[in-house]
Amino acid sequence: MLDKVVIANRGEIALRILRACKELGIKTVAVHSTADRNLKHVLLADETICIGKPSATASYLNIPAIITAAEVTNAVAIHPGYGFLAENADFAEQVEKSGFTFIGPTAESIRLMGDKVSAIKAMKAAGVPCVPGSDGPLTDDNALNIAHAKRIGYPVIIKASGGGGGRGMRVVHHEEELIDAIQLTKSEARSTFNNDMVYMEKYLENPRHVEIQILADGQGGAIHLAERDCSMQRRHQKVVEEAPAPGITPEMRAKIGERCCNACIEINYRGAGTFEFLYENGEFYFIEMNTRIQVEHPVTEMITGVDLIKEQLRVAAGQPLSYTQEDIKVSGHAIECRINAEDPRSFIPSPGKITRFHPPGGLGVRWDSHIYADYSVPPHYDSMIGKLITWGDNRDVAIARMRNALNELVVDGIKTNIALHQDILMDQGFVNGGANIHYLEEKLSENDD
Ligand code: MV4
Repeated sequence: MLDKVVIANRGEIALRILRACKELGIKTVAVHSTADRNLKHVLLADETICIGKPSATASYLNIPAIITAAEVTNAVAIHPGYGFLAENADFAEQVEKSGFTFIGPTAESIRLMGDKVSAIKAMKAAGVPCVPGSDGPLTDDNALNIAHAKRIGYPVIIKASGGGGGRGMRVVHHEEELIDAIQLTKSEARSTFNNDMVYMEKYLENPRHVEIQILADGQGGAIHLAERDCSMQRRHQKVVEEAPAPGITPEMRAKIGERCCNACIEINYRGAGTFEFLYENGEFYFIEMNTRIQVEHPVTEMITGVDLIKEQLRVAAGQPLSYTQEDIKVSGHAIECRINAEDPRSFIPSPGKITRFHPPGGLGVRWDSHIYADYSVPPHYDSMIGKLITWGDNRDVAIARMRNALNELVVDGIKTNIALHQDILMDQGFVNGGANIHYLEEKLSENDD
């Protein structure tokens, strides 16, 4: 096993990684900014190194400082968590070139998936179902672009190859708007991503966001751990996630999961990963692959019993996966609410000191968070302060436990979105299951007037 790991992240995920390392007997190094000296995982780590000023650029994105921290502590590996440098291929490459293990896929895999045109090409070749589209970058041939759109059928969506996660996209409803939309998306992509490559897809109007979790060891072993439904989102920020996705049968799961596993083997993928699909009228359409551990990974852990972070550490150490596909059984249902320090009406971040704190508890309740009474939420980073996860034998039990847990959770001194979650958990559209990606925003706009 790995001897000592640098945790190159902060907040709840840094604590989550620290716990997995401790369980496996791995020593831990917490690297942190000057604003994060009192983070819970920093207080629990074997060693700590301050790597820079509060701004993410100066600290959690500071590649030389993080690699130097690994060098001076004699660590052997670096876990990037999510966000920050997790999907930065140059970082993965520099970590490996400096003689450390990057706990994640190869730089080559990160690069392949970071470029959406090459990702779709690879996945389509591997038999993963994709959205009907241009199957490659758009050129300056207007007639050809018009012909693509005609074949695909309007509405179409123009997406930046360097984008992803909702950045750099434009929906086109009529042929008259197409050429201008391509030019606009291209010029925005050039300035935002330094890459003006764009592609075209059929625009699916009312899909759900359903994603498949995979684990692969890079030695021919690849398993899927069912799917998550992440359709409850606002402005591309997920708010509530659940697993399994309502209405997905074991047969559908096995079929799409096998396609993803085959693709992992095809591209020689190693580590944890997520295949993002749009799901509409009973069909899966691949849109992107995430090459990191994701925020919502606990709902998958709760229904499968697999510790995804421990598997990441094992695979990074060169060990095969602890499970085969036959070992993976979906049991019950799990829901996650992302608890943010934000204004409930404007959604503007609300950092500050937590004056009173009571965590929820009980059977089937999991609270993944670094916060504590007297902790000050710094203003420099993401506003997520914790994840409340409940599990039950079925979806109704998971919902009932979540309602109780939200009522027990007390975070005073700062504004939070706990009330929004209480509202969602009572919403008939949510309770029914299977709402699409527009549902929450439509609900919120109704509440506005
Ligand atoms: C789409 C789409 C409809 N049709 N692609 C947004 C995030 C990025 N991962 C891809 N996104 C979308 N791609 C086609 N062909 C609708 C979205 C989309 C979306 C997707 C998942 C979750 C929330 C979303 C919210 C708005 C748009």
